Amino acid sequence: MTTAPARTDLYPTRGVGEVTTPRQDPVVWSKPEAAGPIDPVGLGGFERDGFLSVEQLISPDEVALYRAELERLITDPVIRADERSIIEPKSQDVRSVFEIHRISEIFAGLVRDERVVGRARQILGSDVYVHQSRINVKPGFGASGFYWHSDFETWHAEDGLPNMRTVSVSIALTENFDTNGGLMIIPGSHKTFLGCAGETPADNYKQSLKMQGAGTPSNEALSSMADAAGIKLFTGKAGSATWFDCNCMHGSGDNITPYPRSNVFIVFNSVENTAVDPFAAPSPRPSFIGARDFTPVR
Ligand code: 6CS
Ligand code: FE
Repeated sequence: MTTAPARTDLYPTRGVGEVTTPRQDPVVWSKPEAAGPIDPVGLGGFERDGFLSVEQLISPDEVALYRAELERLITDPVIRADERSIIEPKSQDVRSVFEIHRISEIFAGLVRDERVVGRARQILGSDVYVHQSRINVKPGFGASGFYWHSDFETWHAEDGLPNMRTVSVSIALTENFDTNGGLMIIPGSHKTFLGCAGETPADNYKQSLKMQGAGTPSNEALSSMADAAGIKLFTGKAGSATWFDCNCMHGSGDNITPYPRSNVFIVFNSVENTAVDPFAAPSPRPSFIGARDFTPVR
C-alpha cells in the first residue's frame, strides 16, 4: 500500500493545545528597490507592523460606483439565495457576498486596477491570483463583528495555503468611524503564528463565516499579544484602504450604530503559494471561499 509522501507543515495548528511558531516566511517578498505603488517607507512600515493604510485609494466617484454595485448585489433576490451570500443571523440582512470578482464585472475591474493588484504584486514579489473576495455589508443596528483570528491560520488549516505569501486589502465603501465596528489589528502580530487548539469540525465554514469558533486564540494568548503590542483601530473615509498581512491577529466589533461599515475585501495570494490539501481540516472549503483556480490577475 503506498502512503502519501510526508509533507512539511511549517505552521502546525488545530491540534490538542495552542502552539506558537515564529514566522518562517518574509513579510515583504520583493526587493526594497522593486518598482511599485508603495514607497520604501511604506514597505518598511508594512514589514514592521503587518499593515499599511492608504488614505484615499479610490475617489469619491469610484466609491459611489462600488456602493451602487454593492446595493444592487445585496438587493438582488438571486444573489441573496446564492450560497455565496452569508445572511446575518439576527436581522436576516445580507452580511457578506463572496466571489464578487466573479459575480460582478465592476468589482472585477477593481481587482485588476493597478492601484490594487500592483500593491499586492509588490508586497508578494510575484504574480498574484485572487484567493478570496467578498463585500462585507456590516449594516448598522446590530450587525455582528468577527472575533479575533489570523486569516492565514484558517487559510492554511482549511484552504491549504502552505506559506505566508498572501495579502488582504479592505477598501472602505462607507466611512469607518471609531464607533461602527472597524477593523482592529494587533501590530506586529503577523510575525508569530499562533497554532490554535481544537480540531476543525466538518463543514466548518458553514458556521465560521458567521462566527468563527475553531482557529481563535485563547484569552491568555490574546491578552499577552495585546499587552505586548496594543491594538490599532482603523478608521477612515470611504475610499480609504487597509492592506494587511495574512497572519495579522485581527477582528472587528459589532456595529450597533445607525451607520453601516461596508467594505470590499480582496485576498491576493502569490502564484508561488497555490493551495494544496488542507493542513488541518477533513476537506477543502468550497472554491468560492478558497480559490482553486490559480489564474494570475491580468
Ligand atoms: O474564513 C475566511 O476565509 C474569512 N473569515 C474571516 C473572519 N476573515 C477572513 C476571511 O474572509
Ligand atoms: Fe479575517
